[in-house]
Amino acid sequence: MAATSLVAGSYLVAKGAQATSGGLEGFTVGTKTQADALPRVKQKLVPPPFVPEHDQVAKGGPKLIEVELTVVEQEMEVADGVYMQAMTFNGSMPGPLIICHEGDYVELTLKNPATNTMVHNIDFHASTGALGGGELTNVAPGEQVKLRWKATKVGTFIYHCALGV
Ligand SMILES: [Cu+2]
Repeated sequence: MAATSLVAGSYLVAKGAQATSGGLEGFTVGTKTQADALPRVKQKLVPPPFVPEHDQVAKGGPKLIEVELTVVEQEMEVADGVYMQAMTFNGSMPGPLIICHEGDYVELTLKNPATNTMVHNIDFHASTGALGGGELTNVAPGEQVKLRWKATKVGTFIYHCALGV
């Protein structure tokens, strides 16, 4: 995944609730931003080692990249005959790669199905502030949450569930 940071003008909505104030000085929380005017591109995520369809070199200006991750609590075989209870994103371990270009926004819908037993969230190391989204995305079984952030840093970064840190 290339990217990011919660920057001035980023748009954050936790659990469908829209904040009208708060956040760090210079940051806008819960208000419409220039990101709403960007062309939307749905990125269909695929399990590694595959990568989602993308342009190697950015074409045109910044875009808003829509992605969806579903937390799947499941038993996985990690070596022959060795099983562990895993918390996966979209059922793979590691989770799918999300690709964007510098200046794009990533808009994630994080789903925690009612069949799960635990609260989950997501921490994007490509993002800064609020634990990379960790503090904003706690989501209980049966709920979903949306997080939008701007990709301001170039590189390859991990993301992970960061509950209780
Ligand atoms: Cu989790």
